[in-house]
Amino acid sequence: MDYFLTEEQKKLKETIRKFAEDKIKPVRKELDEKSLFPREILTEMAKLDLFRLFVPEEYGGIGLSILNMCLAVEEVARVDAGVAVSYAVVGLGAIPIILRGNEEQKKKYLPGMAEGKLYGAFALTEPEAGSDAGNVKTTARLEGDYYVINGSKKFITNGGEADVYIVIASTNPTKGVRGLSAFIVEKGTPGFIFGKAEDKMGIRASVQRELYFDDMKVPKENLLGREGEGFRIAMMTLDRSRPIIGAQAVGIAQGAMEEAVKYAKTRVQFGEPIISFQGIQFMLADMAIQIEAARSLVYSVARFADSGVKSFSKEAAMAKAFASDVAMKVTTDAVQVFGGYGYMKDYPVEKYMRDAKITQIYEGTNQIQRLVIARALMREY
Ligand code: COS
Repeated sequence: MDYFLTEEQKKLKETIRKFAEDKIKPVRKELDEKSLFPREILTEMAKLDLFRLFVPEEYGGIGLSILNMCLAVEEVARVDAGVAVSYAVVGLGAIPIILRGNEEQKKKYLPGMAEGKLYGAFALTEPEAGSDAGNVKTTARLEGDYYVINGSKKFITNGGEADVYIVIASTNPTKGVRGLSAFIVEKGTPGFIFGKAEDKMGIRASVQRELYFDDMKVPKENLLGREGEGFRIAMMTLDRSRPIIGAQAVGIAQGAMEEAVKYAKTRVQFGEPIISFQGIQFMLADMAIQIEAARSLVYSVARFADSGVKSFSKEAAMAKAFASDVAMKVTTDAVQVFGGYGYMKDYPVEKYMRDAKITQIYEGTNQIQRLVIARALMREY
């Protein structure tokens, strides 16, 4: 199906698919085994102008399009979901600046991000603020021309590798979520310390670190929007990134299904390729149905988000939850099609299954997505 994509969008998908096959596939096993940040690959992606996909034209991009981001992330994730998230999170760092940055902030950071020279990261999560994202304990105290930030962040993707961090901190702890504010923090700021890289089950070609802020002084011009707007900025950012994670999940599922079909055509048992057995055929057909349904939903929601509509939190949550559940089911079944070989690291499907799991957890667990959806239903009907 072509999903009513424009010629440019089809071309974009093809270009990235070829790039991922040629440049990522040969190294993905090594990136996974050694858990390496894919800097060289991202540099190559920047040469293909892929970092311009999430930056408006006036700042050196080709216009923020959630759909284009989805297409790019899906194609990268079809080969390696870790590389896909490293790339996507640069966009996640840019989105708050695009949404609420002033002209100076946009001019300072977005052109470098569009060129792929400045990497972004988004620092909301803390040890005590996971699903309960409003429970941020990091504080920011205004002192003269600076905010002095103290606290820590957890599981921050691109942590240590990124140059620009959007940090959510409380400027008024008595106000709870309404006291949170968003700051642009540059790597190298005195008092900004990185913890060790996490050792993870999947998406190992990406890096997550703790961030520590020890009396870190940030110029007051680095406040995004107004004091107290931080939670809203964070939620608006997540509304935009959740369909993109949905696309990552679609890519993972697609990659796993393709491997399963190819394997089923060559694996002979009882004197026949196992694809001739209805039990296997039905599993493969179910994978294909679920993937098309997930892709259709993700693209529709991305288009809806790009249409300029005011609120699409419910739809973004649906795309993320549905596609990631599909990815988990499809990759688990792909391992099943491979049988015992699927459980071994010699074949790529166990990695798809490990990579899929995080898509049900990050960018808001699927339980939180359902909560967002249910709250919207309560308001609507
Ligand atoms: N867009 C704009 N504003 C939003 C919003 C959205 N999508 N969602 C909430 N808000 C606003 C609300 O309107 C409310 O503002 P007022 O106080 O002015 O009315 C404020 O934010 C608080 O909203 P709410 O009461 O819904 O907050 P909760 O503490 O109940 O939290 C959930 C809401 C659970 C949905 C939120 O904490 C969440 O998404 N958690 C998951 C976090 C996550 O995804 N983490 C992933 C890691 S970060 S990459």
